[in-house]
Parts: sequence; structure tokens; C-alpha cells
Amino acid sequence: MLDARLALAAPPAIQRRDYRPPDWLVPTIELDFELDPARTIVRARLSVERNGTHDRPLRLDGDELTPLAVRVDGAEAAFSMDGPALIVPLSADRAVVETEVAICPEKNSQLMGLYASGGLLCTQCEAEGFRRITFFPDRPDVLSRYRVRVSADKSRFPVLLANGNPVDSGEAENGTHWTVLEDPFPKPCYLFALVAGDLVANRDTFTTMSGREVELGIWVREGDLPRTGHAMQALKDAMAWDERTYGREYDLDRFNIVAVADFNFGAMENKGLNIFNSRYILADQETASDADFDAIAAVVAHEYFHNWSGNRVTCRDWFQLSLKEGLTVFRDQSFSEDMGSPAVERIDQVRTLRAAQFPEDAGPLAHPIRPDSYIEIANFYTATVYNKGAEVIRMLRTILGPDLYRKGADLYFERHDGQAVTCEDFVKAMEDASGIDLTQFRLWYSQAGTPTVKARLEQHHGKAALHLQQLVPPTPGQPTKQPAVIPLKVALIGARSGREVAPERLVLLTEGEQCEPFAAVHEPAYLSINRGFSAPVIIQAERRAGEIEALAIADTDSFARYEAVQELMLRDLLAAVAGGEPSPQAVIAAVRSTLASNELDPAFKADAVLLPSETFIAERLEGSDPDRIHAVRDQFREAVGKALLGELTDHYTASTADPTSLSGEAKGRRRLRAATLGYIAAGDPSRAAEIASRQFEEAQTMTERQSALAVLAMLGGPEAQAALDAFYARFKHHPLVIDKWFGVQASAPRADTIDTVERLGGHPDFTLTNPNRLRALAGSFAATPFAFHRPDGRGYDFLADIIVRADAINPQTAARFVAPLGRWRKLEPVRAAKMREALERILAAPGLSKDVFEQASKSLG
Ligand code: B3K
Ligand code: ZN
Repeated sequence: MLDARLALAAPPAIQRRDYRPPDWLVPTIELDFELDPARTIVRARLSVERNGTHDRPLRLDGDELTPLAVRVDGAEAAFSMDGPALIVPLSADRAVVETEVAICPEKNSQLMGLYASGGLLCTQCEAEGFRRITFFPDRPDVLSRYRVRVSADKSRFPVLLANGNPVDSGEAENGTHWTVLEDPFPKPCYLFALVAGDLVANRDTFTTMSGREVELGIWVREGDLPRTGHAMQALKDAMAWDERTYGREYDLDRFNIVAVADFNFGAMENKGLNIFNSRYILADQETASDADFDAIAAVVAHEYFHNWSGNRVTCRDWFQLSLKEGLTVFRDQSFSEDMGSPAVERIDQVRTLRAAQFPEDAGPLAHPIRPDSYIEIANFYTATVYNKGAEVIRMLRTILGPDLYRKGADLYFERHDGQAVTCEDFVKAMEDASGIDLTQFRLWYSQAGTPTVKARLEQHHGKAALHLQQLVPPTPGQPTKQPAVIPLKVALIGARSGREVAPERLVLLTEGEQCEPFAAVHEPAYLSINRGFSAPVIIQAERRAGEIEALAIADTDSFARYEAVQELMLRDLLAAVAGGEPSPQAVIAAVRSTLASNELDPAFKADAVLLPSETFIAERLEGSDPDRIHAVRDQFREAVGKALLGELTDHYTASTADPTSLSGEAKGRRRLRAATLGYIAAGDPSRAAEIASRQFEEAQTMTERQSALAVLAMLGGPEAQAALDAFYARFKHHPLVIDKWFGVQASAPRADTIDTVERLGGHPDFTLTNPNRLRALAGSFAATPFAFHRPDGRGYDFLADIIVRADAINPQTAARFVAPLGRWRKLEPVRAAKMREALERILAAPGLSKDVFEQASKSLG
């Protein structure tokens, strides 16, 4: 809710219910680019058709464009401007409309539209960047066939790329060359892409399931070529996986990827020409960590999968964003599960959801996966739309089962190929293919907020009953909620036998309160619930004495076993935060038995032994004090580190085999090594400093080097400074690694980190114009509660300041940093007041973008 003062200043909100089909369609478009970083001329030739019966003029969106010429059917046209939009009255039902504009890519610091990045020219159009290139009905339900001519100076821009197939090319006398490309698939303008620059390609081919050969290219600057192999392998794996798993084949003769250094987010699925943030392409063992390698595979797959879930079937309007994003995240998650360890992947997915989406869903920016209104759509590329959206698709598959789900997906792609559709169309396809009524399930699309499920198992005379109660909390604009459909995978584990006394079954919780009977349960049983994290909810189970400790060792579902360890840790941490004497014995025992287990793999152990994050603990509390949470969590870490120093050191030293292998096993061992080193650092800091320094010096991979550096940066002191200096000297010519250097320092959980980040803000390598660098400093800092939530408010001031400065350059990226300040409601009053002041300061800044305005005003409201 906006208060009256803010409402007056507010830019208009767009409402989902106001959707109207486009007045004019544009079946074909011809574009002509004369590229020049300082002044690019763009000529557009649109064939337009009246859509339905109406007498409204043609309205073409623009953003910072001035028409140099406007012609209708070859004759100069009478046009007018409505703010940034171009209005062209048309009397006939069909016309050819030509426009000409000049744009300046090198001054485009927003990185939306056509912009310059390190000598390249490239585009980003989703969601509304195409209107910064040419006048056009910039909405995803206008699909056009594109023919694009690009000309540029040949020595500066020897490679010219755009969507589709090259059909012609040539050279002119003045040193320019040109190419013409045609994309046979009609597409919305947000999928348009163009790249020009001095690039080289890692080339390969892929033969599709019907035997067509596709030319693959990953385009980078020459020196980066050796670091493209992993991304290429991921691309081929993803192409084969989509054929195997969804029956989806690639449709063009070529598929190109380009890596650029300045990019607002991860990557972009432009038809046949994906453009990537270089951090999700470039990797070798010297410069990229295991986490980077995994993220590269996931993002390459994600963008590739969009070719069907997003491009062939696209969104009708931006409220439907989760139609393509939720589905595509679910597809990339399934791919990662199939390529690696499903249990560990699932744990990582849930950690991300809890770290990013649960807080969003519980705060002032909460929105359903299909929002009802927005001021700036760029603000809705959220963890809710993406990650909760993926959970919703996963629940559908759980409810339908894999075969009916696949049938539904087939029907969806077949029915809607070439169309711009809604989330409702997707659910309808699933419903029609399966025959299962999904009426109530649709509430997941319209209701925000993370449901809480209370569970209690009752047992008498050989029978058991599971009592369930659900509560969907109120969220902004949605004070009351209806019960959701919550698919819970449940099993009962015998307290004596440790076996499943009731095998796993799917319980569909559909009522506010519900009881599920279990027959023939002849021994006291423990409740294993939400196995595999079958629903994105918070479970509050009543536990018997010893139950959670037992499940932490014996649960037959690996995700639920991980959960049991987390629940146990959270229980004891919360009790201590609430003022009780810290009693870490159960946590120590759980860590010990997890480490000692013979059946668990190292990556699982690494995840399971970590204490819940400070943010996750804080989410369970009202009016929390971050210093107290940090201190209690540290006490527990220290207790574990001291009690298990021997075991931890053994695991640390034993986990060194295959230091450079990228097998799941080897990556898992490195992860476990990092987790144990963290505990050693808590139990015996000076010993850990020694070990970490040695690891840092002897490291053969970035994984080892970076994890050692993080421990040293946390401990501080001369060893830390020496390592940071050495790291900088070694990698100063690798921007992606220098991002890590900034990130490690900004996320050190230390009281003096604020001094470090203030100093780093003035470092010659710091710049507000590169989103990766900005995220490395401001994003890492704001995600480190103990450093950020200082009682004196300096952390908030630092962030507010950087948001205001970045907003003048790149509003979309600046707006991403506002959310941490919106968590003030969950904090104790002194910090809450200071966070509000920081938000007020942001709102008072002159010339604020609507991006930041929306986030800051809603956060305050
Ligand atoms: N579709 C793009 C995201 C575009 C973000 C625009 N603000 C990348 C992706 O989700 O695949
Ligand atoms: Zn996506």
C-alpha cells in the first residue's frame, strides 16, 4: 500500500485486468541498422494490420526516441507524439509504416535496447527494451517475421550477428560491410537480438533427433576462447535432454551464444541468438569455482529450454511471465537433477527458495506468481515468479504423475505453438490432458504468501491419524486467503525398526483442516513429511521427544533427512536466541553422525552439516536482533568446531582426491572440505588461518582458492590481507575473478566489513556501470546480515547511497538492491527506524526512476 503522499508521486500502475488485444498487428518487419557507437541509424518498415473493428490510430511505443522520418505507404505521414509514443493515424486496414531514428549505444548506460559493452554492440530487449531501438508496439502478443540488415565498419565490427539465417552479405567501398538475416519464426520483439564486434567462435554441431545438423557457436573475445568448452558441452547436453525428456527438438539451422561483460542479469533467450552475461559462459579451473561451473550449465540449459517454453510458445502479456519463467526454471532444475545428484540439487533449490523467495513472500513486495499489477515490469523478475513458479509446476507434476504431466506438456506445446498465451492456457492443457480438475490448484497463481502447514501425528491401537492444518498468510492487497492444494509426500518411520511402517504416499491437503488415516501401524512412528520438498510451504510438526534426532539419522528420504537435521538445528538455535542457555549437544551429535555416515555422499554431508543461515533464522522471528542471532549461531559453530575438531580435520585432510576433477564426487569432496574448514575456523581460528593460508597457496582450482580466501577474510588479520593482495595481483586482468575479490570482502561476517565496503567503493576497479561489479560489492554486503544490519545504520546508509547513485545510471539494476531495506518490519525497532529512514532518503532523491520508486515506496508502505 502506498501512503497518500507517495501515491501522488507514483507513476501509473498497469493492471492485469485491463488487458486488451493489440489494436494493430505487425506480421512482418524489416529493420536496417547502420551501426555506429555514437550514432546508429535505425530504419524500420512495418507492415501493419488492423486487429478487429475499431478506429484507433496506430500507437508505437518509444523510449528516448525522436522520429527523424515517418512515412505511410511511401508518403510522409502526419504523426503526433503522446509522451514517448508515436501516434500514426491510419485510415486503411493495412499499411506499410516506415520510421527512422538515431540512437547512441555508447551512452546507453541502462543496458536496455542497443548498447556498447567493451567494444561490442549488443542488444537487450526483454521486457521493454525494443522501444529504445525503434518505434514498435512493444508487447509480447505482437508477433512478427523479421528481416534485418546490419551494416558496420568492418575493422571495428568484423562479426555481425542477429536472429535467424544469413541470406545475403557484402562489402561497401567505405570500409563497411553488411549482412541480411531472416528469422522464419514469428516472434515478439522482446526476442529480437543483434550483436556486432570483434569476436571469435567456439564452433560445434549437434544432430537433432530427426537427423538435422545444427551449427552451434559460442562467441567471445579471442582471449576467452579457451574458457568456452564447459558451456558448449552444457549446450549439447541440454539439447539432447530436451529431446529425451520433453520430445522438443531445436528448430533453426544455427544456435549462437554471445558472452558480454556488461549485462543486467544472467542471460537472455533471444531466438537463435542467446546473449549471456560472461560469468555464465566463461570457465576454467583457474578462474571459476565448482559453483560457477554448475551455474553455467544451469543457465545455458535454461536459456536453451526457452526456445520452446518462452519462444515457440510465448506470453500474452507480462503478467504471465511465470508461464515461461516458472516452467523453464523447473525444466533447468530437472536437467540439473538428471545430470548430477538429485538429492543435492533439490537441497540447493530449496536453499535458494528459502533464502530469496520466502522472505519476499513474507514482506512488503510479496506478489502472486502471476501478479495483478506493476509499475515497472523489470521489478517482477523475482524469485517468486521464477522459483516459486517452478515449485508450482513441480507440484503439478507431482499431482498428475510424470506420464500425465508429459502428456499435458505435449498438449500445451502442440496446442499453442506460435501463440502468445496465458498461465491459464497452461493449466488448461494440463487439465485437459490429465482429466484432473485443477480448479482449486489455480489459487497458486493468484494468492501470494507461503502457506504454513501444522502437522500432528496421533497413534492408537495400531492406527495412526495425521492431523493437518493450513494457513495462507495475509499479504499486501490480499488480507484473506482460501485454502490451497498442498501435495505432501508423507511416510511413517518406525521408531524401533527405523523402517517405513507406512510407505510414502501423496496426501493432498485441500481443506483448512484435514485428517489422513493410516492403518496397521504397529509400532510408535515418526512423521516424515513434505518429502522431497513436495510443496513450497513451511511445516510446523509437533514432534515426540527424540523424533527429530532419529529422523536426522534414519529418514528414508534424503531430502527429509536433510530437513530433519535443519529442523533440529533451528529448534535449538531459536531456543537460544530466545534467551535460553545455548545447548548445542544435539547439533554436535547430528553433525557427528552425518559426517560419520557411510551411506551419505560428501556433497550431501556438506549441505547437511551447515547451520541454517542467519537470514533463515531471522525469518522465523519477529523484531529480531541480528547481533544476537549472529552471536548465538557463532556459539553453536564454535561448539561444533571444538567438540569435533578431530573428525573435522580428518574429513578436511581426507577430501583431497582428484583435485581438478569436475565429477560430482570430486565436487562434493571439495564442498565438504569447505564446510569442515568453516567449522575448524570457528573452533580453532589460529589453526584454521594456517590451514586456509596453506590451502590458498597450494590451490589448484578456484574452488579451493576462493573458499580459503573466504575463511581468511572472515578471520581477518595479516594472513587475510596477504591472501587478498596475492589474489588481486594474480587475477587483476580477469574481471570475473575481481568480482569475487570484491564479493569475498563484502560478505565477510565482521563488524568492520562496513569500513571495507566503504573503502572498496572508492577502489579504482569499482564501477557503478558494470552490474556484476555492483552486485559483487552491494549485493554481497546486503546479503550478509551481521555486516549489513549494524545498529548504527551505517550499512543501510551505504546501500541507500549506492542505490541512488546507481539509479542515475542503471535503474533496473539499482532497483534490485532495495528489497533488503524492506525487511524492516522483521527487525527490532532501532534498526527498523533506521531502515525506514534509508528508504525515505532514497525516495527523496531527485529524478528517481520508476523502478526504484516502486520498490522503495512499496517497501516503506
Ligand atoms: N528472460 C530473461 C530475463 C529478462 C529480464 C528482463 N528484466 C532471462 C531468463 O529468465 O532466461
Ligand atoms: Zn528464463
